Amino acid sequence: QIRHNSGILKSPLGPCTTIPNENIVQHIYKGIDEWIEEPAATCAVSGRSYTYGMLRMLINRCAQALLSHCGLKSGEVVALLLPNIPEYIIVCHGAMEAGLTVTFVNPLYTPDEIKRQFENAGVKMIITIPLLLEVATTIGPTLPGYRSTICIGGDDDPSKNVHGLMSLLSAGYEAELPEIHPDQLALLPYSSGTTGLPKGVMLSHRNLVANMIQGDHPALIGNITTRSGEKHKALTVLPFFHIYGFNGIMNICLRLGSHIITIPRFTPEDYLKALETYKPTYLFVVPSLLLFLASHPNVTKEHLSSIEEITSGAAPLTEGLLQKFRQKLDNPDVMIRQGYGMTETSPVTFIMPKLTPPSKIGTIGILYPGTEAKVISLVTGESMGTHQTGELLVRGPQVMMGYLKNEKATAETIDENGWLHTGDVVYYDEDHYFYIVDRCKELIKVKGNQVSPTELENLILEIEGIIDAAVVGVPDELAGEVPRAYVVAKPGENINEEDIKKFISSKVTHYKKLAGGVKFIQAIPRNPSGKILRNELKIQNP
Ligand code: AYL
Repeated sequence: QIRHNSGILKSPLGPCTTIPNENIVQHIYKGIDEWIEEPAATCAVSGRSYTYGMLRMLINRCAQALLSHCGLKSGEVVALLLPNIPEYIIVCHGAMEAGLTVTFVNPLYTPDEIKRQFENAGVKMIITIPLLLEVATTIGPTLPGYRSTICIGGDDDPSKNVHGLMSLLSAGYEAELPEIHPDQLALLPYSSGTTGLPKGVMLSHRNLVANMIQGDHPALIGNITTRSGEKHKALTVLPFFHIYGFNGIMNICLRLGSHIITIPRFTPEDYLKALETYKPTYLFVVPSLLLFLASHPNVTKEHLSSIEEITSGAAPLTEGLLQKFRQKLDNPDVMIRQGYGMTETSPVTFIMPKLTPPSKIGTIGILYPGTEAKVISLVTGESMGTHQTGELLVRGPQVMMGYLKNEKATAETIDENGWLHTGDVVYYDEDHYFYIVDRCKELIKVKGNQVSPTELENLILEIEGIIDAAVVGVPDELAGEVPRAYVVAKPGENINEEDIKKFISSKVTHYKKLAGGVKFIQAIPRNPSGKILRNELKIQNP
């Protein structure tokens, strides 16, 4: 029995091994000598490919060029406006090796969304591709202290202060690389957390390294080679501009010497072709991608024949979907594991161990090594026992340093004892396997992507004649959830659903659209302090 009176649950896997005082780039490429000649990353669409040796050399050159030729200073922020391409690794690890902080963004964001994040983050350089160069060179110069733009696959353009990446890397610029303290800010992803607008999540080198080390436990991975005796080949379409793709896939795979196959933008054709051509052993998915594999008529058992392991995270994986996929896969040896995490926790805090009993249906698994949890009552805040639901609190070396320039949100999220309040409702069983039941935060998850209701509400309120608005997630078979708006219009105003949907679509990226519709109501239910009662909206309008 592992019950504790304090209600604090420790990982059944024990503490994690000592976190080395290394920056993330040192850490990831520590074992590189063993696989220096092997492929590290290949673009499945263009075939462009880099070995570990090439990649490491280019990262180092990039770091030096950023400091010398581009004049950036350790601690400044560089933004990646990029799809998944192998060069992502060069510029992102190059920037980190130079002691810079990286923020990333969905390249399909609208200019408004990009600008808001880059202003908040204090971006001094944007790294992008020719397709998005105009967006970058329009936004960049509006940012205070902006230096220059780098274009991957493009040429120098002094008139616009643009460096082509290849000319930058081939010029042989030299600079002394700085010492990086493990607590230095490495990554600044954006998350809306439990409430409000997206905020900069401050992750240190130590946070990111810790989360990789925590995954090393033999109960979780054990051997880095596959059953077929080679190292893993991982096909990833999940974005590197989200913490799952970034630390949970890209960094972890490189650290283990795996071969990463990238696809810049998901299309069924490119994805299936990549499965056929590269025969990956490892897939990383969100439930909606697994649903595609399970139900698309063009996906056959043969497409999945090389796969040995699958990890799913970022949204609930239902038993029905798992069974449907298992049927198509028709290979009981394939390990399918669910993990759970958040941007704020670098990201992983729970994962199913290799030997998860089949009876643990729907579980997110057990606590990662060195991670603690508490489940507290939504009503009284008291610690809950087994099979009692409450809000999940987590604590560990992977928990963020805080939200950028936002002490209020930080204090509301991480309490004085270091517990991060996740906003997820869970329970645990007698073996300390955890189960997600619900969310008590506002966040909407569309295909695993975060959507902040506040962001959409603020936009709707810009529309002439709308006096109040509330956005909630409604269930959707394909996407998991989609945003729906409840609006109050000024009496006599002639606004219809289509006008509102169109306006929102022009302002935000595709997955934030009001796919759940717009409902006109008399008043938005609020509590006495003005907070929207979202659950009431959901219950009253099933
Ligand atoms: P963010 N089941 C249900 N909900 C989940 C799960 C899951 N397995 N995983 C994440 N969520 C929800 O910041 C939950 O509400 O990071 C959580 O608070 O975009 C929120 O998503 C956090 O969303 C990995 C690697 C999971 C990455 C991740 C997810 C990172 C998502 C497992 O191995």
